[in-house]
Amino acid sequence: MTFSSRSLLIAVDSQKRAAADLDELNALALSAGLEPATRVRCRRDRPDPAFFIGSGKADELAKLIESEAITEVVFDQALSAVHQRNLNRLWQVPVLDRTELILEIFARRAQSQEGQAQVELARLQHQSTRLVRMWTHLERQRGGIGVRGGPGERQIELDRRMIETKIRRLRERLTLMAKQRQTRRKARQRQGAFKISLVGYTNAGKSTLFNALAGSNSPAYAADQLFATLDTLTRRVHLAHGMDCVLSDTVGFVRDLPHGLVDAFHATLEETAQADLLLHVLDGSSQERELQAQEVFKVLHEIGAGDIPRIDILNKCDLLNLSPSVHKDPYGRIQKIHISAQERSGIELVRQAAVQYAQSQMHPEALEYQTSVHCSLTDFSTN
Ligand SMILES: Nc1nc2c(ncn2[C@@H]2O[C@H](COP(=O)(O)OP(=O)(O)OP(=O)(O)O)[C@@H](O)[C@H]2O)c(=O)[nH]1
Ligand SMILES: [Mg+2]
Repeated sequence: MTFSSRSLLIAVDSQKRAAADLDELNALALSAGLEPATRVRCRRDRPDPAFFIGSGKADELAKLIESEAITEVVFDQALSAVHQRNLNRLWQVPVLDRTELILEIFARRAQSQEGQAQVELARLQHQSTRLVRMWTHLERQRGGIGVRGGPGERQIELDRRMIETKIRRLRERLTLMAKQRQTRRKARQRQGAFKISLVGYTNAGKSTLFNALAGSNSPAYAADQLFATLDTLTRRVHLAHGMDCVLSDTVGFVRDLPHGLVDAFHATLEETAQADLLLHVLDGSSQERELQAQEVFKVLHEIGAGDIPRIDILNKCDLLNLSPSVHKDPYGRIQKIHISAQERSGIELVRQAAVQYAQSQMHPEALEYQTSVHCSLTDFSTN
């Protein structure tokens, strides 16, 4: 049986927060295997207790859902279990939120055993918050905390216990796998190689650059999807005559990552925290690249990689009709490099910058250089 999807995408602006562009939600939906059909933006300063967007708007959208033959509705933010259930009942189609969309993509992409276990854990945690919220909702309906009983509540309690047991077992397995990963990492560290990690917002072109630098030997999966890469891929790469490095391709960053996935995400980025140099890949053609860069810096600090020297790689310069170029600060130190990873142009400049940086570490002035390679957030202009 083939499932044909027609999603309605909804972003809600409020006084506190303007919803982001719906393009990212569109890309997330596509990556989760859905097919966006229509977009709606609405404004609501405080969530309506029953329908989030208000009953009037919900009724209006019910007509749209029918006339457009919508098969599911996707919100660009997290919804409470109550909102989700009420809207689902009214619209008679599944109602998903951003968290579930990202969980779905992670579940589809996770390749390693550890990645799969982490996604499973995040899903169960999400599920358990739904149950707890439903539980409190029922208690309120029945007139107060402490009143127990009833088949519905017993079922929820049983489900909750089952989920808790599964969560505990998964955590134990994950602790074991993390230890094994640490042992492998230590073995690599003993080899003493210069370590470079590619970091950046999802879909910026990290894997494409990885393949351009690493050559065609078992290439990284690059695709026009969000979170094409989930598990870190590491290869020994030749940089210049007599000089190799260990290069890692990593999971892409995204704003508002679901809570339960933050741990999983940080674990996959452990490799990054050990790098000698970060190449921060940006999608030069994206209108949102400054916001995306801020998200990347925030996470780098969270995982303890905030102090690692970085070079900005402004990718996709073919889309801006720009030629590859190196931008230096007034002291002649590299700040950013414009490249097109897809067209393989500017790759040599990246190689040279990495070699220059690695060599600088071997000299006494290395320390000075190391602190100066940090890019400044102030200038992401492309001209
Ligand atoms: N026009 C253009 N497209 C590019 C360039 N580099 C990458 N792309 C495209 O951008 C999309 C994403 O590339 P990836 O290399 O998978 O991006 P990524 O950063 O690894 O993405 P995630 O793994 O999802 O975080 C793909 O469709 C690439 O073909 C470039 O220089 N120019
Ligand atoms: Mg990738």
